[in-house]
Amino acid sequence: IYKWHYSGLNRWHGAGSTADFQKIIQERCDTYTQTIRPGSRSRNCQAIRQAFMSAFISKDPCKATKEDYNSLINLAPPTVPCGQQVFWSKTKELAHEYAKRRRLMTLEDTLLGYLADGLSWCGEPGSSDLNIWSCPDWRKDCRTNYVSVFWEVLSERFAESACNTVRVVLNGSLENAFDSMSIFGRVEAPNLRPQVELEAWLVHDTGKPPSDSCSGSSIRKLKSILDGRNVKFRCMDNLR
Ligand code: N1C
Repeated sequence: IYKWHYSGLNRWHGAGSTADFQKIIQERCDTYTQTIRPGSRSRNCQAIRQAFMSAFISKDPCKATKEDYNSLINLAPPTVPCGQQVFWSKTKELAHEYAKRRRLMTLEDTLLGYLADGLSWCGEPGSSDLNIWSCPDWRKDCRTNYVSVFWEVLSERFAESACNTVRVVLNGSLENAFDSMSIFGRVEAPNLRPQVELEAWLVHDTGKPPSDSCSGSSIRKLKSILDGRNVKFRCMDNLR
């Protein structure tokens, strides 16, 4: 039992791959290309599913690299029309509501973001199957797991493609609305191109006093990252 536990499929501390992963990817891809964005360039969902699987199947689940996802991302780069991007951090649902209401787009409105949203996946060397029992946890096992690296590389490409004015929805009910260790803080903000303008929207829970504001130290830190890249910055407090 000891040996099975530590060398077997159950050894990681995170949830296993989502059941029916391949089927979900294929179905979401068909829905996205046929119903959600039928006007978009025609995409081959079978090729996209296969490229997704080849990125991680049979590989050490703790040795993901950005390059593993190159062919997948080349089939469907996460770009949106100029000036329509919305980033978020710790405000996922709210950010999606804002984006929808204003006809703006989050990463989950691009094909790959839509396909992977909420799913978990990892493989196992020597096997052509997904590990449905456990996958590496970011904290307890390894940071270079396939799910984390996927969101990092996709977010990087999403941020690099930003132009004109883009927005970020941040949580002003946390002590630090801007978290420099989050994907927004580590990957997206530092990859915005010069001349882009970032507008931060600080939202906070109604009924509670806001914990952080545009004049707080976490937002000053964000501003200094952006100043170094020549990205213009505006911040709006007190959105509910
Ligand atoms: O670490 P975060 O937020 O700052 O990441 C959010 C940021 C957004 O602007 C997105 O463009 O990065 C992008 N992004 C996703 O779109 C996404 N969908 C699902 C990053 N992560 C995403 N996920 C999962 O949520 C993923 O597993 C990642 O680790 C969390 C990040 O949530 P967060 O800390 O609220």
